[in-house]
Amino acid sequence: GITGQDGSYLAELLLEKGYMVHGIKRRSSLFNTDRVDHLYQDPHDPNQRFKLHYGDLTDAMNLTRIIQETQPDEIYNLGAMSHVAVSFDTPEYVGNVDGLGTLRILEAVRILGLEKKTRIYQASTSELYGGMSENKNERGFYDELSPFYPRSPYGVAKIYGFWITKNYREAYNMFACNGILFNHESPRRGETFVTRKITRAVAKIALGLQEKVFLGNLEAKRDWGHAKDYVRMMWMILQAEQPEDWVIATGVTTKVREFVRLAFSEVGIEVEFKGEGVDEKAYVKAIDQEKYSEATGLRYPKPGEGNNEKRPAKNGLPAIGQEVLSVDPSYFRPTEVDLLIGDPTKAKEELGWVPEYDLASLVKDMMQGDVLLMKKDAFLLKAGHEILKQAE
Ligand code: NAP
Ligand code: G4F
Repeated sequence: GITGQDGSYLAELLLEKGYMVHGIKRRSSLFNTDRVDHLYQDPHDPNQRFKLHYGDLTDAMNLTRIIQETQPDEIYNLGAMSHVAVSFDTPEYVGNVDGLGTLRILEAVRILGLEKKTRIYQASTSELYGGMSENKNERGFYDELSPFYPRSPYGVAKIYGFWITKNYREAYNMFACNGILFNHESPRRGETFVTRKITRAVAKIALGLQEKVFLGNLEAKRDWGHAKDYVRMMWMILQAEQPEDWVIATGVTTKVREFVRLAFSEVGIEVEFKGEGVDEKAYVKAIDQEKYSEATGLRYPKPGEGNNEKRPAKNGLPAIGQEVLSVDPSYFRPTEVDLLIGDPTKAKEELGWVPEYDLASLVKDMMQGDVLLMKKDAFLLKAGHEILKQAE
């Protein structure tokens, strides 16, 4: 999973710590290494500490060979088809990659006789809890003892990954741990997860490149942290004295609707929500010209200069009253996880984890990243070039 969000941050962290990092990338007809290209090292460099190998979690022989060749001290299994909604469309594949893929790594380590040498981190998830309210602890959070009730093929596959990791730890005395991580985001988050979909769309709307965004369930609540803080925890879990399972979360939960509001606010746009259920929409209520200019580098025209009145916003700056969000039920899931909130007390007290980001600084970081990204598109369009049509 080195080419993914977490894999790229973890690789940076491990390189900083002096590790030799081996990562597995999938063969793809296009380059798929954008997130780690800045880490690439020429294989002819005698001090090479970053190496990519072709491989796939569905290929046991390939995994076994790479593990044999590299003799790793630590394995972080971050590889997965990680999109919950997509898992309803590809349930067998998800079972194979996210579930059996975990077994393939554990079994390779065992067959190669590396049980005592190689520590293994398994990327488990808060999706295991399924948001069942009766399973929260007495303080109202999910913790290491809360029962599981997965609500998607992804969650069900990950539950196999969780238990087979625990089983190999108990059966073969392996240092194999689960990190039960709640949602974590960043400017590198995949574009189709809700936070990144929002920050990309808000940046485009602010720059006049897009008129509105369609989302699904605005009522869902998530415990959102920053991926940089979470990969640090992955490393700490493998440095612990004993192999155990750990919940990593912020302990704060927020509705999707509120994330939308915060993202718009970062570019000086106040939105108001009207209507209910599938008819709910968001409109531009006010624009803080100073904040808008600071965030986008564009000057927002003053009243009377023409752009502040209601008008079609296509290829223009956002206008007061503009409809910027609608609900599209096609983004609803057959079974939804309504609410996630985690209790990271164990990780904080026993491993001394101190996250650096809160929700406000996470949203700021993501918005700054996406405004910068979309400004490149605006620049290209202005110069008469075409831009990629990438849609969620
Ligand atoms: P991500 O951005 O979707 O990255 C997933 C990685 O897995 C990518 O490198 C992907 O390769 C790779 N992968 C997919 N299918 C594979 C296969 N068949 N064989 C080998 N590699 C494969 O996910 P993430 O957000 O970094 O999350 C990392 C891990 O943590 C995942 O296991 C995820 O399920 C889990 N997790 C994530 C969160 C979260 O909020 N981010 C929370 C809890 C748990 P390509 O780049 O080629 O697609
Ligand atoms: O951003 P999401 O797609 O993430 P989700 O389903 O919580 O899963 C992520 O976090 C898990 C940890 O809890 C990871 F294990 C998993 O790999 C992944 O990283 O959706 C968040 C919420 C959902 O309730 C969804 O229904 O946002 C809601 N939502 C509303 N509109 C939407 C949309 N989600 C997406 N992807 N796209 C929408 O338009």
